[in-house]
Parts: sequence; structure tokens; C-alpha cells
Amino acid sequence: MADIVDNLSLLFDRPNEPMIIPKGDDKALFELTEEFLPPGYENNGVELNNRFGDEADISRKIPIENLKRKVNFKLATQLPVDADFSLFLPKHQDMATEVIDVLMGVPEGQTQQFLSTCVFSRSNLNPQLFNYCFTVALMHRRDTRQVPVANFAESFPAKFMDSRVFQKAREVAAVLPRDVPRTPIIIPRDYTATDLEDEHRLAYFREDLGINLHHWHWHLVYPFAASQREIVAKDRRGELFFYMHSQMIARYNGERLNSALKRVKKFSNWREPIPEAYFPKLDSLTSSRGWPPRQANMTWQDLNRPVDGLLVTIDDMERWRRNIEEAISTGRVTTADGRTIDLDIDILGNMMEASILSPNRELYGSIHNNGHSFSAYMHDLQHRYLESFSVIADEATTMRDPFFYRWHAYIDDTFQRHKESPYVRPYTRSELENPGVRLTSIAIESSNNQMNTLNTFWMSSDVDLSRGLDFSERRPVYARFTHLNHTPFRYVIKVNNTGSARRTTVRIFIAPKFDERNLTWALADQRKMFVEMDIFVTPLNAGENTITRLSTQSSVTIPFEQTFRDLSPQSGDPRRTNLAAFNFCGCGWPQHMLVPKGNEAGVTYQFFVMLSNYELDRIEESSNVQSNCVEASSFCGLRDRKYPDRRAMGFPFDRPSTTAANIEDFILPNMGLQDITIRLRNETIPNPRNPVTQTPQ
Ligand code: CUO
Repeated sequence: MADIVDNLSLLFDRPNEPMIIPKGDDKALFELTEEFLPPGYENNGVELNNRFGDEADISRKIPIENLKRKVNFKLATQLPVDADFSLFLPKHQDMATEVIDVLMGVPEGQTQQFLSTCVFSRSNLNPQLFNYCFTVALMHRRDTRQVPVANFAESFPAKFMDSRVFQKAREVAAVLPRDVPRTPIIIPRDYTATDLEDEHRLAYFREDLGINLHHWHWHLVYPFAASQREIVAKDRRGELFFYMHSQMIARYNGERLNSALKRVKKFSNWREPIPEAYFPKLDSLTSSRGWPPRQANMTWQDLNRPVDGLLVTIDDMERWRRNIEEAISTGRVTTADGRTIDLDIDILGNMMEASILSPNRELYGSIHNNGHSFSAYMHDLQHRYLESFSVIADEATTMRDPFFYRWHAYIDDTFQRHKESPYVRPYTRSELENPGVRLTSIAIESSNNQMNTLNTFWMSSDVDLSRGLDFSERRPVYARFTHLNHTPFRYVIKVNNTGSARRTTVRIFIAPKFDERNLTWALADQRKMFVEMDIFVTPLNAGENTITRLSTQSSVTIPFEQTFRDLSPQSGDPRRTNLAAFNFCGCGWPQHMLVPKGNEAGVTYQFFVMLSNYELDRIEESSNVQSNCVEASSFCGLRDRKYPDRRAMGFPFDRPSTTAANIEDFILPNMGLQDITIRLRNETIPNPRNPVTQTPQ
């Protein structure tokens, strides 16, 4: 088994290099027969492959079984190897479905045949398309769950950082002798714009590597289409689409307030010019082209790009919107077979995105996905200039663009209108309270002993580019980028339980205390600003209890190392088993972005804790699947299990209150509220875990 895990892992390595070349740091060679040769190497491929096999530093040779069933990718091979791939494009989605079907179709347990099919696919398909389908298959097959998925930012680094890095990286790899220590290549903090552009104040958030990786991973775990329905139909996936994106907008809005910008304006008039420009400064190493920029004041226009399967008009979008608005205002949905069903948030999530679980694709269309496409093709509506999509149509890069947040603010507003409709019942007191449980104090203690102050600062961390640096020397090449981080802290929650011993769910949120005008909020608005910091279940003894919880245990985040370190471990690496489940574990908000930036003067936030009634929270679940990674269940759910909380996602702030005008009025004995300060120290500290410790010149 260990061999097959290693061999499959190698298929992530150097995605743009052909299969005939050795793979991995220790140079393993796949022994290819004719049927596995990539196009263009039909005449000399076997000979070249053999020649590599004669080289002295080849560590091992991997024989490949012939395919028992011939594979013919009719659709997927239409995507040129040097094109960029986007799941938002219907045609690309169909291609992915074709490939996933083939990979999933190899019978479970026939791992050698699966390896052969993957080698064949990798040889014949666009590298980005292959990477996506291969990862989905590894994640959903039972016999490949031990195969760690390579860190996507290390396989496709060009999607995450300034394109100038790569020229320098090649130079470092080619020029410096092996024994000369490598200094990292510095990625400047301000490379996409200047402070002449207000939106640039949020670049640290939009262009954060961990946030973009999280978003890519989320969509990988929750694809919106597949021919095997169970790949899509995960527990409450439509609701999670709403909640995870809603929280990202809440977080972004909080960061905007910290940076003296007003909350993001939803994009709801689809015929209006878009003032936000974006020049991504990313080059695709797959297409060897730059990602198209967007000038200020461009407008959406009808798309007619048969090459991408896109024939969609703004009229279509407006029609679908009217139908969705009607569903929200009546609380009823018409299904494709003419029935009428009640609308709920899970169904609405699937209707808006739209996933294949949408009850009626004809009537409700695909507003969210097409919005990404409209935004991504304003520069070439008809493929007249042979231009590809801009960053907003790729899950790994979309959050870099300021317009992403305007679009998702519209999507979120639609969900909120449902939550505010008469068909969503406000919580009753009995749903909110927890009889016998009284919070006596809540506090945040920072590791530097400060009470109720969260400290943020900048940190510089290194990422190894060499696995994605095709056709260059095989040695680590580090890029150093700067990101937000915070001093670790813990929550200290004191509780008096007058009842018997029991369990409770601890729900921790924070929100800015003041709005743009420096006034305290109406709860109707502030509820949309509360960001989840942690939710966990804990036992309560009878009498006094003190609950402590570390910031690093958050159910929202994954650990720093899971975001940044290379997760395809070397043989013998003790982390191997722990990281093998990375497929799911890679999904999660990055720990370094858990705390909003604040500012140097200090921003006042409200820290809210609720100890809810576990009897109403509990999920009945028979399966007892153990995971061996830290899972960010709040945003990503749990692999093979139900979402771990029976309440609506975002509870208790997911819907308006009919009784409380502000957060103070909302507080019951089982809740606590405390002012805290978030203060930024405007200094950059090198990450002590950086593999290269020299300070670059
Ligand atoms: Cu995640 Cu629009 O859904 O990007």
C-alpha cells in the first residue's frame, strides 16, 4: 500500500512536465509503454523515457500495468494543455465530469489499474484539469484516502503570487551551487496597486495565500456538479455554501471598517458600470500568459463564447433573479417536475449557486456561477481576441479581486432576505436559553498576559516553489511573503450550572462595536457582522465551572502548517499518517487570519459567548469515524459525517430577532458580552519556522 500511495502522490509533482520525465525529489521514473505517451511524444517517448531510466540518480522505476479498459476522453482532450481551467465554465465542468467518471469508475481495490488510469489521464489532459479531477477522485474513493494531496499553492504557485517571482526562482535554481544556502525570494507586500486606490487597503486580505487556498479547497470538497450525485449531495451543502461565503463577507466587512472603508456595496444593478479595477499581476505557468486585468467602469454584457459553453444574457440572469425573488417572497419553490415545495436555506443555496441539487435549473438558472463568468469575460465577450477568463473565474484566485466581494455581497443579501422573510421563524426564548446555566464572566487572555486585547502584527513566511517550478533544477526555492498574524490567546469562560452535569455547546463570535459613523449598531445590522471564532461542545459539572479554550483549537481554522507547509511528506516523515487526510483537512480558514487586523490605535470589538442547550444542538449519528487531522468543521463540515451542529448555521445570529433592538438586549443568562480591543503592531516578524533563516539582501 505504501508504494501505491507514494506513486500516486508523484502525479502531483511538476504538473506541466510530461510523464516521461522522472518525478519527485528522489527522481522516480514511471516506465511508460506506448499507450501512456503524451501527445507529441508518440515517436520518441519510449526511448526518451528509457534514457531517463539509465541515468545514475534515478532512485526507482515504477512499472505501469496496461489499461484493462481503454480510455477515451472525448470532451476533456478538447481543452488544450496550455489553457487555464475553470469550474465555473459549463464546458470545463462537463470535461471534469467525464474525467472524474473514468477515475471513479476503476473498481475499488484495483489500485494498480487506478494508477495506470491516472498516468494515462495525466499524460493526455490539461494539467489543471487533471489536478482537479485527480484530487476529487482521491478524496471520494475509499481505496485512496491515504494519499496525501499536495499543497495546491506549491503545485501551482503562479496562482498565488507575483509573476516576477518565477523568473528569479529559475535564476536561483540554475545559478546557485547546491551547497550555497538559499535566500528566499521576497514577494513585496504592495505589488498589485498603490494607495491611490482605496481598495488596495484590503490587499493583505484579498491576496492572502491562506485565504485563497481555503476557498479553492472548499470548492474542491463541495463541487457543484458531478455525475455521481453523492459527490455533490453532502450534508447541508447548500446551507454551507451560504454560511461559509456569508462569513467571508462578514470578515471582509470587518476588515474594511478597520481600514476606514465602508462595508462593501452589493452589486445588484447588473447594468451598472463597475468602478473597481483589478490588475492581478499573475502569470499562468500553464498558459504562459498573464491573467487579464479589468479596467475601471466596465460593464457586464451578454456572453457568447461557445468555446466555453457560455451563451448567457443579462436578461436570463434577471429572469432567474425574478423567479428566485418570487420563491423567497412566497416561501415556495416549483420543482422541475411541477411540484411545489417549501423553500429553506439549503435549497436556496443549491438554487443560487447553482448546484446539480437545484430543484429546477430551468426556472432558477445558475445566478452565482454565471455572475463569476460575466465578471470574468468583460474584456472578451465573444472570444474574439482568444482571451481567457480573469482571476474571478478561478476558485484559487477569485478572492483576490475586489469585485468578488461586491458579487458575493449581492449573493449574501439574497440569502439574508430569505432569513428575514416571514417563512423563517425568529428564535423563541426557549431555543436561545439554557435553563440552569449562567455565565458569570468571559475574558480573552493573550499569551503576553493582556486581558481582553487581541494583538495582531505582520509575519513573513516561506513557501517552497520547487514542486511547481517545471523544467528547472530540483532543489528547494523559497518565496517569502508577508501576511497578517496574531499573538495566540485563550478564552476563559466562567459558568454556574445549577442543574445536573450535562454538556453544552460553546459558541464564540466577535463583531465591531461601532459602525461607519462610529455609532453602536442595531442588531438587525450587527448580526451580519458577527464572525464565528469557535464552536465546540464541552461538559459542564454541577456548580462552578471554568472553561478554557486556546485560539489554535478554533473550529473555523486549520493550523498554520496545514496552510503553508508541503504536505506531501518525504518517506519516513513521522507526520505522514497525520497528514494523510489532508484532502479534507486542507479546507479551513487559515489560523493566521482568525483575528481581524484592527488598527494601531486599537479597534473596539464585542466578544460574545453563548452556552446553548445541547439537547437542541446534538446530532444523532451512528458512524464513529475518527479523523486524524485538525478539521475546520464550522466552514468545511466533517468528512463522511453530518454537519456537527443541528442548529441553523450561524445560530443565533443567522436571523433577525423580534425582541432585541441591539446586542445588549439580546443577552440571556447563558450568554456573555465583553468589550475587547484589537490592536495592530505595524511591524513584520520573520516566521521562526522558516526553513531559511538568513535575512535576504
Ligand atoms: Cu466561492 Cu463565488 O463561490 O466563489
